[in-house]
Amino acid sequence: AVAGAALFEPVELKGEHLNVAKISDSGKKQRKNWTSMWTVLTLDQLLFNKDRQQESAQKPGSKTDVVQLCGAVVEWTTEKSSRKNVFQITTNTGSEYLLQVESNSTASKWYDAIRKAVNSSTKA
Ligand code: I3S
Repeated sequence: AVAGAALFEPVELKGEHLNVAKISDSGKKQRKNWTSMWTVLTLDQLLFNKDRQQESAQKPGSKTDVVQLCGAVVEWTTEKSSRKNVFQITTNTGSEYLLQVESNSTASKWYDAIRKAVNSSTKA
């Protein structure tokens, strides 16, 4: 890999506001709080930021939440929310995120792309 690649990883899917609720932080339960987040998928990370300007920023102090997808588990859930099109990402460090969007096809597109990223980054 090229030095500094982590800062400039290829973007696989970008430019969409998804509703995100972090319900567990490293195994510690969090109060569910749905927030609309600008979401970017790289080869092996999911980036959340309230502000689309910072979509690729991972500098210290940036408000980007970086979710490492290596070893994560992604599954649809109908139990953790009354909303439709909800899927859950559980990271290998035990953090849990719910992702949701009104459009079925948009939700499926993100679900498929994230699962692909999980599979390829976990095998790598
Ligand atoms: O799993 P919960 O606690 O029923 O999730 C709901 C809460 O997060 C609620 O916030 P308050 O606890 O402040 O009332 C949200 O407004 C709801 O949207 C959450 O339920 P859904 O089914 O939308 O995920």
